[in-house]
Amino acid sequence: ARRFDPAIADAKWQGVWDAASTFRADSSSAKPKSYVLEMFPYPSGRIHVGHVRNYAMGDVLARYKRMTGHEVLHPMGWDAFGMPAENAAMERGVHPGGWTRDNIAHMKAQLKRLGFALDWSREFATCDPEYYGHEQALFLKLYEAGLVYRKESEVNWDPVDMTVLANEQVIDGKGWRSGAAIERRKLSQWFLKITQFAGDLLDGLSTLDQWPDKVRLMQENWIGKSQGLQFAFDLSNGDSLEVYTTRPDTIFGASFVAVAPDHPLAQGVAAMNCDAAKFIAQCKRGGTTAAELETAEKLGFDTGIGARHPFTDAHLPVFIANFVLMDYGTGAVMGVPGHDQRDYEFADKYGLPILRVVASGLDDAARPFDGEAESGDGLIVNSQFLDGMSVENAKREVIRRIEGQGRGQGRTVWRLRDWGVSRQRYWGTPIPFIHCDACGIVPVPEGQLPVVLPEDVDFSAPGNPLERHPTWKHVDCPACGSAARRETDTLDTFVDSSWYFLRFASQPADKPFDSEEVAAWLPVEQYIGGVEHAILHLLYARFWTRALNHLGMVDFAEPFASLFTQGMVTHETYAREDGGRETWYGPDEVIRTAEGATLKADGQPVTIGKVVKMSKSKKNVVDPDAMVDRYGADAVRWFMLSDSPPERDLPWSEAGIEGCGRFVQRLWRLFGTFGVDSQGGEQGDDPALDRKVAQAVAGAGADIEALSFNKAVARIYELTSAVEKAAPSRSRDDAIRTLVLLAAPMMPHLAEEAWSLLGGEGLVAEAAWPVFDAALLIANEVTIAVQVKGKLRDTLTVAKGTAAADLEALALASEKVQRSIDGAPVRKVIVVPDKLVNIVA
Ligand code: ANZ
Ligand code: ZN
Repeated sequence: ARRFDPAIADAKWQGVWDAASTFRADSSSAKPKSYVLEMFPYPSGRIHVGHVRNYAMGDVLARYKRMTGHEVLHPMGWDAFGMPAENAAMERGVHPGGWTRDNIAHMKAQLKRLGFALDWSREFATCDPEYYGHEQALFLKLYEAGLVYRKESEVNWDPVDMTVLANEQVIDGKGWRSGAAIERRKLSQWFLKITQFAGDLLDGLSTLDQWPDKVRLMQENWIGKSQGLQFAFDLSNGDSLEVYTTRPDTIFGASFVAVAPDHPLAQGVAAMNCDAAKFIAQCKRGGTTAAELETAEKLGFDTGIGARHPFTDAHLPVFIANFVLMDYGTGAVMGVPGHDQRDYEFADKYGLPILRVVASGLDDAARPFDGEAESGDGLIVNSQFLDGMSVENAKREVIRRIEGQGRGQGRTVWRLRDWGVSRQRYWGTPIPFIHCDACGIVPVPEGQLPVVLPEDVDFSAPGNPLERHPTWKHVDCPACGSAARRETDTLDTFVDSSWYFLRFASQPADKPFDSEEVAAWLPVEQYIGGVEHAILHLLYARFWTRALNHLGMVDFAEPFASLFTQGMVTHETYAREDGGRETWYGPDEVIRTAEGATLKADGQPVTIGKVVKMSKSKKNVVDPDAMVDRYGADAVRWFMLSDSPPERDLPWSEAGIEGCGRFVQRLWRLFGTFGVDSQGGEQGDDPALDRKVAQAVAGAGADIEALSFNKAVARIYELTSAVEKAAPSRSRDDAIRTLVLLAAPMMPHLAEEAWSLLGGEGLVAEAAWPVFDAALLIANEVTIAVQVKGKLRDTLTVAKGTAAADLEALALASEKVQRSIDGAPVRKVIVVPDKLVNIVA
């Protein structure tokens, strides 16, 4: 055919791969194993371009690994529990399960159209009772190992909807549906003891040398190991108060002391002072997110109690403050406004002294502050015996003296908290416990797993439908047989994604995974996903793996040997201000010209906004399906790989995807010229082309292994141009065959079609990656500069090591040289082999 028709070819080859189970991973294979995994999607409804980019990258690597002799596991599934399904249920009256299943079916069809080399036989959704039943079994194992426990913890409580809200449902301190001011309430909830592994999770980071540094740093900060000092202030009421600080060196800068609203001291004051009680109640308003606590206005209540400074005997006021957290350190702090931003804002508001104790030198000790705290390094000033010391030395000295006074001790504190996994929601894995009045908390016996979610639930009232289900929650106690209640909390969906990669490796019916199969495939060789998962998902998955390792169920501690975080797909935004409200328009709704953009509907201008990540809210999305319809899967895949380095953002452009569509056709035309002249007798070699082929093969392979897909793409462009220019020859046919193989991981449909056209054996998906002759990679041509009296007149391309006499002869034979000498006698010729010839006439 003259044109490559993706509408026919895509479906044809997808059918062939399916029928032949080409991408089924065989764990009994003797080949070396390679597990390539992209973060599995949440079935929100449609595949978006970000998914396509993520999976296109993984797919190129998976296909390349297959071609280089590996047995590849490249699976796909669905992270299917979570709130959007419940929201859909509440808004549209559909069942969360039905909604989720419909979305999965639709998105799976979308992925299939893109021709990804996935082993669909291993597909599962986390909402399959089979999957979450095994998760319940694992949860019970962790419970037996002491890694699961219950404790009281604060939740966001919506007093109008009478329901617990997730952090993301609290917007500016208000319930997302009711608009009511959110309160913090204490509830008994389930926790996973991730803190037991805090040190291991931190130390393990240093073994992950194939992870991006920034992700390791984010995890390190999240785990937050800090070395500090815990010590007691004597109080004016005769009690003492323990505080925790990571900056003991700044102790002379302390101008107040503050405790959390939940601190016993605060509670004691509140018991006798109703203004204090009111203040504490006020602190309970607003959400529980860290960001909210960080940015909320700093508020305090002066208790009237004084704390005596351990070195100066100064009297420091003790406040109750909303920015002090009860569950970090001791729940009390010394406030050093000069060198801590929160303390600065607080002191500024309540007129407390802001003292400088760190400066650039002793002569800098009196410099005033410039509106904010200075948390950086420097020399200690205004601090008696510490003056002139470095921060580090001063820390040591203060710890030594405080320890000497018997008033406190150096202490390591971790920022990492235990992981609260209780969600008061329906659409999640039921936590497999039963509450019995006589026996307390009783695990569901293994034989009764899975605890299946009831289908008949009612979303017409707010709150958790499991809570008000007429029958599901009522069971007999497995221990004593008396009437008892099921736990109605479900697991945080991050639990579901903490072990799915193990289930992909093996799927026995009677256990979560088969340890031998897991040992054969894991750790995942290459994990690819968005940087938005740099902290929680990756930390939780690392924790589960360590916990299972602790239980002897897996023999490794780190699940992902190599991690790659890809950039986002971005697009311009279009907006118009309508009566103070911004209305966004999609790329389909505007006409974009060189000067600006107008709205199709009314021809009036719209403002072109920033280029940002594609998102529904900004409407700057393009639909991958429409692009596949127009240009075919290969052009879309090619675009996703070509324009930007994979770790960078990729700006979507219509011109870009069009260009990719044209390149597909260009390659197709070139493939069509395979063998045209070989019968005609032009069988000669083309050593220059052979060399270019060798370079392209070596380079593209190395680029793909380094995940530098855009570079591999550039090599294919380059080789394509070279082949187009080459005269028919044996070398040229070889080059075309090689191009088909090089393109196969990226443009698999075009490559299969061409492979069969060229008479290739079997499927190109199963063909071997081309080998190259390393000897050809050594450049054996050099460029010689030819000068006349030191001026460059010509260049010669000759074989490396050409003899001086030959170079001289070639140089003198040059027409340009002759013209420049213009008949004058040659007095001297200087030859530097492989470099230059200088003629003095
Ligand atoms: C005095 C000081 C001076 C502090 C200074 C910091 C800078 P990181 O390093 O993040 O672990 N802090 C201690 N317990 C707290 C709590 N329960 N709630 C809120 N803040 C608390 O933070 C440790 C620092 O956070 C501690 O060191 C303490 O303030 C504060 F120039 O003490 B610092
Ligand atoms: Zn009982």
